[in-house]
Amino acid sequence: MATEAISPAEIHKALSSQRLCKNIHYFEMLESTNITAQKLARQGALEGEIVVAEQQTHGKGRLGRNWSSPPRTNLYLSLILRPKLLPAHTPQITLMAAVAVADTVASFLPMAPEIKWPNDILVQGKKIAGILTESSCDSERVLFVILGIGVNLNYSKARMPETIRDKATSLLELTQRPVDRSAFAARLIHNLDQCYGSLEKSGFPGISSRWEGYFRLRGKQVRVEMPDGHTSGKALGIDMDGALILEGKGGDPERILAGDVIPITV
Ligand code: BT5
Repeated sequence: MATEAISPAEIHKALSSQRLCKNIHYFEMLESTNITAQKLARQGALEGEIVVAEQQTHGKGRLGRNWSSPPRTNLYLSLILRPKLLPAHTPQITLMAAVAVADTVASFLPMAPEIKWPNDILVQGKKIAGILTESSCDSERVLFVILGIGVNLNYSKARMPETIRDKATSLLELTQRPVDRSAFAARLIHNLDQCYGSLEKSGFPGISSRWEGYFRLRGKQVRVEMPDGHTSGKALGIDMDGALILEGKGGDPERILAGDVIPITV
């Protein structure tokens, strides 16, 4: 369902005293909000500036995958951050964002979402949102992080490409009601502001315990497909670097930095 345009003015109105959302760069169509946000960050855009597009022609997933981004239907947003984190700790940003997205999705639904490490938000086992974090660092510092978030809002199953139809969902599919996309965006930015503030002020433990509250695979056997192979074991949780900890064969913990987690059903 194509709905009314997102209104940056409505978003600002709902967010009078926020740190994030200093400036919304709003576009009808972009290749990818992450690409535009990267260009702006290189040109000196401030922390908290946001790029929103009504449509992406080449919405990006991880590892060169595609994010389906039809016009005036969903939310495609990239937030520019300049965190004072060690480069090794930037995955904390993805996990912080997953908590903010899950909190926001939960507030629009009668059923609870879950987080699939590292970047998927699922409802009833289907993906409703994805996060793509891209950072630019030198040897000691993070120069900027582009936090890209895609959330399926008014995306009917009938309009989804066949490749994702059985594994994706949207607020519309789950509630049978269209959602006001500006109101969703405002609440998401509010929650990101809150989670990012907590990460900065109190460090990762507060965020990681909220993250674990949405993590349903703890104690379950999983298979992880990584860029360079695969492994399996019991999921134990996450560590300070945002790595997934598995109990591997022989009981030794194994740290996974990147990959896709698939529950093993017996
Ligand atoms: C992600 O990648 O989940 C990250 C998605 C990030 C998208 C946002 S939109 C705003 C910003 N600008 C961008 O260009 N990107 C970010 P990954 O875990 O690799 O998942 C990609 C996979 O999810 C695809 O291979 C499909 O199987 C599936 N998929 C694609 N589009 C989807 C959609 N709209 N809803 C649910 N699943 C989808």
